[in-house]
Amino acid sequence: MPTDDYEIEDIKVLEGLQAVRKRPAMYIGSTDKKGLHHLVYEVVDNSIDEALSGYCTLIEVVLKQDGSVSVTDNGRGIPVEIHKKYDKPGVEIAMTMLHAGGKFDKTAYKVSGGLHGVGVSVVNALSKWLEVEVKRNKKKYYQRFEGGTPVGNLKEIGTADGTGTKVTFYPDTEIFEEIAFDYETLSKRLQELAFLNKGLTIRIENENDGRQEQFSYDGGIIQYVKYINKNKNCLFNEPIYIRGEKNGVDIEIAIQYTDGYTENIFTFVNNINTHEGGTHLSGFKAGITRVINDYGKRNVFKKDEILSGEDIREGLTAILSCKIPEPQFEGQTKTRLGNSELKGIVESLIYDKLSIFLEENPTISGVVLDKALRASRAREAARRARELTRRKGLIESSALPGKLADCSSKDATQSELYLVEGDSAGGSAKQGRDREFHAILPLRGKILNVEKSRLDKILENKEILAIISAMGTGIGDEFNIDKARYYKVIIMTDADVDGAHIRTLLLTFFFRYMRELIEAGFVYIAQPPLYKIVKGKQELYAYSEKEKNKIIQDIGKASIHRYKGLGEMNPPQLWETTMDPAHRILKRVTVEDAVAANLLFSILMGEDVEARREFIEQHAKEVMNLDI
Ligand code: 0RA
Repeated sequence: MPTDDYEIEDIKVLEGLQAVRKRPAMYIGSTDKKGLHHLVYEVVDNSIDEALSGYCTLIEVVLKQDGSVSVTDNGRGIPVEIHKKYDKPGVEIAMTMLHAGGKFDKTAYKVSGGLHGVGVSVVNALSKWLEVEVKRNKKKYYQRFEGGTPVGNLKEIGTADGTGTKVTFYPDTEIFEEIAFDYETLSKRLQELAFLNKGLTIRIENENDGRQEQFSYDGGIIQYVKYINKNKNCLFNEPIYIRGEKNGVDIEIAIQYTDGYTENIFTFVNNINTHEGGTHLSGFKAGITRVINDYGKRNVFKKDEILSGEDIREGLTAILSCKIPEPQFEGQTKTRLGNSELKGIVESLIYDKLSIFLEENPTISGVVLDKALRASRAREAARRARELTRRKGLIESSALPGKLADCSSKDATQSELYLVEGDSAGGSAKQGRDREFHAILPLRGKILNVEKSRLDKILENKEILAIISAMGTGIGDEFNIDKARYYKVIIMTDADVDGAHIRTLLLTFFFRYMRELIEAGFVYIAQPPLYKIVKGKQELYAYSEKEKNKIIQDIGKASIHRYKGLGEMNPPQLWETTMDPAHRILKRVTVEDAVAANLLFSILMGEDVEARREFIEQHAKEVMNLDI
């Protein structure tokens, strides 16, 4: 029988989880698709912690037919023993008490205190039901919860070989807007986790369509860099690998150069992508700049020659992964590392180790120095080109492009810029728009592929120049979001392969030269309808196959028109279906998964023509609906 104290404790616990249900966003960020997927990451994080402690080698995620998800690992199993203070088995404590994990589990690099890392009890609180199975002490245990509350005690249900934990949960439909998991989203994150934790095997399976994958990388981030550079021309074969440990901070770096012009540095802290950078990234940049300049001075430079950080990072692909006992995350999305000691630790690590590597590998050093020197010269030429365009007034906001039909509002927060494919659709958009808030910029020619060109070439492209001057923000290092003339930039292209191509080119440009615009959530993709369905006087629009089928089911026989281009709609139709804020559908572009976006960009835009053809054939549908 429970004692009085125990009941009081019980009520407190219930209150704890009630708080999570009341304000889910405080614990998992949001209750949209992103928050939903976060539930899976939360459970997986616990298994990863077990792997980081050296006890778990396999994690398996299964999307079940009934809509639930299971996460299984072969770790030690959540303790089933009765915890003296709470008089309950560890499993029940872990599932019902907020932040219980940390209290009896002190692993070196817990992600708790990180981005979310709130513990599996939060997942329980936000699930309609959750079942946990533990294999421990040669026995198998089971407990079920509903809405976070145990229905029955932890039970022994049989014998077991080995150890491990399996958590199966069904998200609560009263909490989440939708509860359908996206295989692709989960798979990408799990692959990333497998790259970041070498030797760990992660499997994913979708019982609904039989898809399954297994990720396992003995080379860890070395393989990650190779994967990112898969379709690029690399300047040397094996990525340079650096590892070091200091004051409980574990740092791994993998580096490879390509013949491209962009830099791709991805940084992680305790497996969390630090999109906003921070002290570790500053240390990395300072270290690599210093070590390459010092090597250059000793070996190749003429007197007084010096390379800028940008020159040195042209064509660089790098992964920097840090495991830190007490990370401090800052910034708008809590993805900037604040720990001040990291700058020095990373800087001296890369300086010392890369210095030795460069001395021992003169051929590679020569190639890298040569690349940086070329970059330096090209940048000088680009600076002159920019100066020239500026003198001509081409990229000043005072000289707006002739093709731009600007809006009358001067309030940027309310203003929207539509980038429209083709002059004819551009014309319709100009007639159909709301003049007060909608600016229209028709794009005629092909947009330059910025992935293949340096800045001086890019600034010769009329379409791109028009976008830059319309936006008013400048680009690259000079980008200033405070000068944005519109808080929404909406890409409006045809729903065909050409449209997808133009959209990708534009996104590549924004990704490379105005990334902050994407990060601020200013970039959108318009969703024109795919079908017009006419029955008698009734005209309906469908934006997906599914919607079309539903409409046909509801209204019966009707004539169906498939839209091929924006040009098929007259101005009022274009307004009604695609531009009217009351009805339109806009997809916001995110750089959430910059690695995946970059990979897609390089496959679609890079050197390897064969890879591009294959990719487009395999993913024609996704490319059409590209939402990176
Ligand atoms: C607390 C202590 C121990 C393991 C775990 C928690 C643990 C939690 C999860 C969650 C998912 N998988 C997990 N695997 C392990 C260590 C207990 C011991 O000393 O044996």
